[in-house]
Amino acid sequence: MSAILQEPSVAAADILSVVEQELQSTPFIDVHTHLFQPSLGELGLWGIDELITYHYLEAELFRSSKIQPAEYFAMEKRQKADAIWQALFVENTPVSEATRGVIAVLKAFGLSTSRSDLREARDFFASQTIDGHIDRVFELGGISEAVMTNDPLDPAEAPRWENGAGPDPRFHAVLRLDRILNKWSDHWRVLQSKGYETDETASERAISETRRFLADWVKRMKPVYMAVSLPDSFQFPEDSLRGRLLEHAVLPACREFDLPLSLMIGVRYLVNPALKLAGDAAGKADLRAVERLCVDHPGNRYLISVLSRENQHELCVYARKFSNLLPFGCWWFLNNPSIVEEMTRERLEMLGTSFIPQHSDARVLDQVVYKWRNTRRTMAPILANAYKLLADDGRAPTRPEIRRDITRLFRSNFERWVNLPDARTNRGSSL
Ligand code: FIX
Ligand code: ZN
Repeated sequence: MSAILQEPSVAAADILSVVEQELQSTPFIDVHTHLFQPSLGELGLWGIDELITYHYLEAELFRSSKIQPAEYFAMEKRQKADAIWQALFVENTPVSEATRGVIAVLKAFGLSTSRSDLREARDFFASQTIDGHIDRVFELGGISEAVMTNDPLDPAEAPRWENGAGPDPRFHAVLRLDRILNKWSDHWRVLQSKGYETDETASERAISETRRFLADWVKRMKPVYMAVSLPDSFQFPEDSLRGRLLEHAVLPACREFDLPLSLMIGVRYLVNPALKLAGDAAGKADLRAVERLCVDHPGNRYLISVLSRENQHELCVYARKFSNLLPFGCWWFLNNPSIVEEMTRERLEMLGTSFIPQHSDARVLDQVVYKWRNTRRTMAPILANAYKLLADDGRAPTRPEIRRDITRLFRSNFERWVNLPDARTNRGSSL
């Protein structure tokens, strides 16, 4: 009998505390963030002013103050942060998920949470150095690695990679393809200016040149996966620039380099452009596109997150049909405890531990602290409940089983999917 099953089973009364301990002691891999390793310079955001001017809080500002977007976006960063702090933390009680997050970060660094200004916090962050601060934040957040979002066509980021940005074991790169797949008309000339024979119509020649571009960037960036966010209107297959580039350039390149493709589906881009980054919304997508991708391209592996609450059950059903589909995260507007609970319970019931429950989507380094604290706090009773049901049904879990499951959910499902070194030997076995 496997050693793990010979261990003493955990008493029902202790299940929650054992789950909490194992969640706390397992370093997670944060599979999707907008953080950057230090060698990519000031692209990486951190500190109190970045934390407060997070686009989630900007959206909330305009609901709780008379400031108009144009007036706000004309302000300096500090002024913006002061305006948000005043409106959401002084004149109102910070009970929303995003405002509570800021309070949790201040508390984690031993800073006051109820001052009327940001002076103390600014002094604290000014006294930190980025490398040490990254280590401290990762430790407080309980993560060992963060997966970045790297855009090879971003004019601020691309030159840093082209000039040889050094690797950092705390960060993994991802080749993000939104500009190529969603905005080809605006960006084919950029590829052309870099020596690739692309054209407006994405001809056969342009598509093979795009494959060459992707191959060059895979060698330069060594990404763990390729990724794209897609609108709620996404269709596949589709006779469009995106449809052709996806089918004939991106999917083959992923197969060539044995990289998964991450699809984040369901964005309604800039429904209110005046709010800039805070102007996007969510829409229900037709997930038959996912079905066709899995059926027509079984040699590809997919990491999929969908933005609409109404699409979650369908995604679970598709994951039961296609083992090359790995659902991940409670993305963006879904990253709220009430919805995380609903989604995670459904996924556990339908997929066991064969999914990735969460990612932080952190845009500011310090957000890692509260986003993962919240996740552990929300996950503990959900997992404990699943184990209590199992015990009621006749098999109480052992601590090593709980540890293995948590490791699988927050580390090894991802490691295996993206061939991270220490899972390489298991490659090919089912998840
Ligand atoms: O497309 C994405 O990766 C999204 O996560 C972002 O665009 C979005 O702005 C965000 O920050 C969500 O949390
Ligand atoms: Zn994101």
